Amino acid sequence: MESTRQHILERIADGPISGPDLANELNISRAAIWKHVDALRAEGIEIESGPHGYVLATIPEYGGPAVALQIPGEFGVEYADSLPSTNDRARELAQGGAEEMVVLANEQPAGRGRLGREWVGPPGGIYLSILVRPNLATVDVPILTIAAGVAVAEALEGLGFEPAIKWPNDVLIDDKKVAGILTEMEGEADRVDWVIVGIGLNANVDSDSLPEGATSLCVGRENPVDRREVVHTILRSFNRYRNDPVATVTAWRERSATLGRSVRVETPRETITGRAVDIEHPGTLLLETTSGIKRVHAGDCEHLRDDCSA
Ligand code: BT5
Repeated sequence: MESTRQHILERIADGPISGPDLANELNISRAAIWKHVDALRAEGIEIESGPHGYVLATIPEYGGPAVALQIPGEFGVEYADSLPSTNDRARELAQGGAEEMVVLANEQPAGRGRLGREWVGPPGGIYLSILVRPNLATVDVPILTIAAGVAVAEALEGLGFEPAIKWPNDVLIDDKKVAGILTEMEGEADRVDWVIVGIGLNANVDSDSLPEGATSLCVGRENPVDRREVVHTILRSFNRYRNDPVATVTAWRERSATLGRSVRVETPRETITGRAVDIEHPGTLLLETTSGIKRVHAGDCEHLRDDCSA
C-alpha cells in the first residue's frame, strides 16, 4: 500500500483523529485526506466519522490493508488475490529498485519450490515473499533461510502447534510438511543487492488439495487461523533473528527435526549419508560419516529410519 495511505490508516487506527489534523500532520490538503479515506473504505476497511474524527471500525481479515496495519518493521506491502508467484513479483519490485517489502497473495497458481520444483498454492494459504537488502556477503545469505524457518516455527508454536524444522528449509508438523522456504538473491560475491525469502505456509487450505506428505494448519482445527496475525508474528521473529546469527542457529537447533538423525543428503556433486550432528553458521549441516565429519552447504535431505544409519 502507498506509504501516505498506510500512515493515514495507522493514525486512524490509533484515533480518533480529525481530517484537518491528519492534513496538517501530513502536510497535504483535506481533499487529499478524503480521497485516501475513500480509497481505504473501497478496500473494505470500515472507517466511521465520529464527533472527534475518523475511527477505525473493522478491517478485513486478510489482505493488503490488514497486513499493512501495524506491520512489524518498515516493510511496504503488496497484496493480490492471486499471483503466479509472489517471489517472481518481489523480484520485479527488487529489480525496479524497491526497498524492503512484503508481497502476499491469497492463492499462487504457479508457485515455485527449489530446483524448479512446484509449490502447490490453493486459496487460503500464506504465500509471502520478504524482500530485504541486507548487508551480507553472498555466502552468508543461507542464514536468512534458517531465520525464516525459525520464524515460521515460532509463529506456529504461538498457535499451539509443535513444529519441527527439517534441514534446511521445511517446517513439519507430525512429520508432514506444512511450510517451505525458497530464498533467491542477486548481488556480487562480497555483498548482496537484494534477497527474497519466499515462504509458503499451508494455513487455511484443505489438505486434500495438497501433495502427499503435506499437511495444513486446518487439520484437526475448527476455526481458520488468523493469517494477518501469523504473518505479523513471522515478520516480528524474522526481524529479530535476521541480524543475530548466533541466536538464529541456537533457535534452529532447538527445533530441529534433523539433528541426531541418520540422513541422506543429495548435493549438486554427491550423495552423502551420515548422522546429522549439528548445524553451524550460515546454515551448514555437519554430518558424521564413515570417513569423518562432512560439511554440507546445500542439498536435499532425506531422513532415514534410524536403524539404517551410515
Ligand atoms: C520449497 O521447495 O519447499 C520451497 C517452497 C517455497 C514456496 C514459496 S510460496 C511464496 C514464494 N513464491 C514462490 O513461488 N515460492 C515461494 P522444495 O524444498 O523444493 O520443496 C518442493 C516440494 O514440496 C515439492 O516437490 C512437493 O513435493 C512439496 N510441496 C509442493 N507444494 C507443497 C505444499 N503446498 N505443501 C507441502 N509440500 C508441498
